[in-house]
Amino acid sequence: MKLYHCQHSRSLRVVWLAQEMGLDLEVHGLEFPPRAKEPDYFDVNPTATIPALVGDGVALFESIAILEFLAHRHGPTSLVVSPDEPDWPNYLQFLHMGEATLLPPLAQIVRYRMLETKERRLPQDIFIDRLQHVTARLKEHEFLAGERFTLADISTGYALHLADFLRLGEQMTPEASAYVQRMRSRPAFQRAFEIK
Ligand SMILES: N[C@@H](CCC(=O)N[C@@H](CS)C(=O)NCC(=O)O)C(=O)O
Repeated sequence: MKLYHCQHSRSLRVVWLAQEMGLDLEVHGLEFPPRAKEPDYFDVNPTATIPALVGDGVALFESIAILEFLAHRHGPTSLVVSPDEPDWPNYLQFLHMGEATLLPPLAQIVRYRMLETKERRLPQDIFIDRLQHVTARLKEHEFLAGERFTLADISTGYALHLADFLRLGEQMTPEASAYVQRMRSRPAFQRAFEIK
């Protein structure tokens, strides 16, 4: 299947999963933002957002849905916490928190720091406040759910990686910073990060 990717975008989650699972995805790199720089991309994804996974009669444009789709289609895999495991609710929480709660303020930072003029920057405090829940978990556990590396780490780990890339690292707790480093030290993450 073909994955549309921009290096620092949410499609890194999907490239990362493919590396973790050894999946053979065809990665098609685009210039960011495709809405402005890749007009043909509207024919692939009408929202022009990244990522998009297309092929085998499937077209998906939500990064977490793509993670679940690939993990289940090519599973079983330990990257999924199943409903009969005690930590399943916690897994679901972090799987979705990474996108639904943590990414929106970061996306605003991308917009106002990188795409808009300097005068239009927004404060980053919301994101740092929201990290408290992640930090509380990391004080007691190495991973976010299931006591092992799972999709929840790809979802929320990517959010923390992006925050650090946007120079919010100094405002993060020591637990969150150490977690980012642990995630980045994974060979699959490093391979994924080199793919353009
Ligand atoms: N909820 C979607 C959000 C997709 C999204 O907004 N992607 C960003 C890149 S990380 C994007 O394409 N932004 C450019 C734009 O909106 O034009 C997902 O998880 O895939």
